Amino acid sequence: MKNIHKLVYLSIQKKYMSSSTEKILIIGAGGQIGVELTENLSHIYGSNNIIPSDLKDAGIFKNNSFEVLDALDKTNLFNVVKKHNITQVYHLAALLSATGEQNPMFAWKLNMESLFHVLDLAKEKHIKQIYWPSSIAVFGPTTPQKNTPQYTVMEPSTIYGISKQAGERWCEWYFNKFGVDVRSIRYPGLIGWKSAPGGGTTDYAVHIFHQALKTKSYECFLSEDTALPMMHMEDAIRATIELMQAPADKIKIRGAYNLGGISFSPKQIAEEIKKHIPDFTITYKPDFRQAIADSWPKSINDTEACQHWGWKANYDLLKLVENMLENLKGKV
Ligand code: NAD
Ligand code: AKB
Repeated sequence: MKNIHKLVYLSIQKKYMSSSTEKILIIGAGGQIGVELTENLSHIYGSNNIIPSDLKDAGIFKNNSFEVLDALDKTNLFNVVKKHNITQVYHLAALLSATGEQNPMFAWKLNMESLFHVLDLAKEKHIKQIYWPSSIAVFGPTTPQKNTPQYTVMEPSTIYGISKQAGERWCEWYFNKFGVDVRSIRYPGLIGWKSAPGGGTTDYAVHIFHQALKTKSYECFLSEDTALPMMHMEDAIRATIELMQAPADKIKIRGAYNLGGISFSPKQIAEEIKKHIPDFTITYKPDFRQAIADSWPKSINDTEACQHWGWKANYDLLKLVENMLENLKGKV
């Protein structure tokens, strides 16, 4: 409970804290988002009501009942849902943009088939609600890059982006056809200090903090002026829980909501880090991830999320850098 003040749950309305009618399964809980989501949901609903699952038990969930679960194994998924009387599923398992490009057919299989398994559980009334994350990767090189709106040209150029775009359409279709209560956010690049990122194009913005504290230098795989939409993990977790707890009639988009946070380039974040670590240096060696980053928006317009369910980001770049360095100091 030492870091209790850092948990997002404190900012969630008190009325939800006593809620214990939900039993929540998190698929892919061992990843960057899942670790923090499990922690926050456990504080809201009670650890006994949150069931983290992943391909392997890495021993990180001491207070929850963990399940080894492959999201592609429909039978075991069904058994786990029945065993724990699950009401909600947060389905996080996926291959991300960089790893997806290296294994495109498997990325398509994992990202799509696992989503169908979860959507079908709700269609068949075994669960009541689904959270499934989309990404800014649904946009592509023909999308307007600045202040990218909710509704615009979407021609993603990565398998990851194509799978997220198709996933959005399937979610909306299951809602329209079968009334499945599925909710989704197009996350930007997420930056947190509690867990490591797992194969995305925006991962540099986490690695840079670790290297700044460890070696005072970082070689970035994107070029210095590559601006991308980013967000502190705390904001992303809060958005996720707020979206899931919003009354159903407030959710007017059943594909996925744009979510704005911060927009910065490697050069800009390095300059902010230098204010705390003056001798920090950054060099640039762009690799295949540069083309992915170049195809994505630079900043996001999230008017609909703000208007429909009251979204508002807390972190700007200054606050994010301060928070990351403060929390990682002595730990890396
Ligand atoms: P991650 O790679 O850190 O974690 C994914 C987890 O899924 C891992 O623990 C992995 O072991 C698990 N997994 C992989 N295959 C599995 C399978 N077959 N069955 C069960 N578990 C499996 O990813 P993350 O950053 O936590 O992202 C979670 C979700 O959020 C993904 O859908 C991703 O597309 C989306 N997202 C993330 C970001 C970000 O910046 N982190 C941004 C946009 C969208
Ligand atoms: C990635 O870089 O692949 C993810 C994302 C923005 O979806 N962080």
